Amino acid sequence: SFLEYAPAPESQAILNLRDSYGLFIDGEFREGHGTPFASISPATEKHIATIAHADASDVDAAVAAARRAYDRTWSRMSGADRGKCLFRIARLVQERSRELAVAESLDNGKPIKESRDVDVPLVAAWFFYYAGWADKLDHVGLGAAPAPLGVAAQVIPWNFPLLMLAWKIAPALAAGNTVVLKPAETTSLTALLFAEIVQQADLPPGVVNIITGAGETGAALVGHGDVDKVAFTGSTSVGRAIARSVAGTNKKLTLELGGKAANIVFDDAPIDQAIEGIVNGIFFNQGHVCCAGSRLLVQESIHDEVIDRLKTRLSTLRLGDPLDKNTDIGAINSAEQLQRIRELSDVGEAEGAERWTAACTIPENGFWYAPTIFTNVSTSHRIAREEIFGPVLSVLTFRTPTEAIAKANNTPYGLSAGIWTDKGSRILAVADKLRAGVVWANTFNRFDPSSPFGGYKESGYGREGGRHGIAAYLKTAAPTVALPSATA
Ligand code: TXE
Repeated sequence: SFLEYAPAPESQAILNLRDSYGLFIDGEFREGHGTPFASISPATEKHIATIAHADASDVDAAVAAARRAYDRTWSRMSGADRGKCLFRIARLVQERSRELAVAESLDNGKPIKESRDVDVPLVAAWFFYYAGWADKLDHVGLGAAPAPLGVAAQVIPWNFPLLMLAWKIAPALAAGNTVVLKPAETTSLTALLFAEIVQQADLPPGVVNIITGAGETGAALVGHGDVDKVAFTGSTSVGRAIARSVAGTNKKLTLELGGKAANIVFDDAPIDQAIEGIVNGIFFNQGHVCCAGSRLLVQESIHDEVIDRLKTRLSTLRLGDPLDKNTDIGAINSAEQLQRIRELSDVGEAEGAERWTAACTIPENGFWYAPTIFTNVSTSHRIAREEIFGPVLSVLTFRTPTEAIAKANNTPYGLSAGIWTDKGSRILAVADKLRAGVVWANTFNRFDPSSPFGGYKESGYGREGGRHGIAAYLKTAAPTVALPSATA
């Protein structure tokens, strides 16, 4: 059954990986013109596969294939037929879910219980949800006719490789666009397995194109002259560069950038639930989560109790082999990301915060960072302002709801926030004043395809998920036709 995951060697045996992967353009895999690169397991540093590198001529070929498919097939198909293609993808993701989960954990380093129970099921859910939208867009009547934008260029990060792909591709296709997607260079594998699924699902060639490579491949793609829409998830600095390159063109743009979410715990919070929510908020996926609850704002009167209980809970977490179903904390995705986490954590200590690290055995190879809590953090500390994107929690205190709101909003970001309290009226009052695109109360990190996700301020703009998510891939025309009696 789905729950019966074997430990590492046998898990890997269900994978039927090729030695090398090409670019997926116009319905088939082909060589890239750049120098191929290796995909390695961040848990072992062992080679997994060789990945093709797309240069500018490959980007041209992918965009041209997407344009042909848009003009000749996809934009002319009925919504019902597009929906069937998306349903087929969703079912194939379910059929291949074990394999996809193992590949994701192998390539990204996240615990198998997360890729198995969260990432891959949500990928299927996203395609099922947007499959249902495809035929609802037809025949909406005069005065508001939604039409696709054309060719979408999509660049995604490495923290949820397959799920971010689903967030990008499912609404784009449902709305009638064709896509060229570039996964992050450290996590290309599952996007290429997804390309196989696109072939299996019998989509017309060119509707989905996957090109692999580093930042310059992404820059060539979003800067391409025949692209109508750019969708990016990643760092704020690259998001800014993309916004500059798109400015002055006709391309539509959505950006989902970083975050520094406040997870606010009041003294009347359901404490057991809150402890689990804090742990899930920052240690899920090693903290490689844009909406991670990386700033704990705890009411002063319960600070010591919360910290004690957190330390006890963190001491039970198991760090290690991502393919072991008992693992809670997997590997950090890359040596570069590990370096960033180390540097910013060291700054935290240098600025006077107090560091506590869970006692874990760190494996000899691979990239690892033990769950860490910083107390005595003040709002001016860099670890309270900058995204660490790792398993590191910064703890601040507050006395009153007004102070909690002020501290929560004292950040350049505005993606998500959490509130823990027994009082329903307080949830409403505080949520109303938080400048964050997503607010969770007495829960955290809940995702659903019907719910719009996206940020304020430096967290980007546009929404993914729900009605808003599909609107980001549509333009609205307003044909008005006079009836014969009115013109007679
Ligand atoms: O991101 P990049 P990195 C944050 C997080 C992390 C930091 C750096 O704080 O520590 O960013 O991560 C492609 N034009 N987030 O360096 O560089 C790149 O190839 C077009 C938060 O990995 O933004 C990859 O596919 N594309 C975030 C994607 O952009 C370019 C998730 C993301 O890489 C490009 C990831 C360019 N000029 C990191 N340069 C979130 N919001 O969840 C790079 N890329």
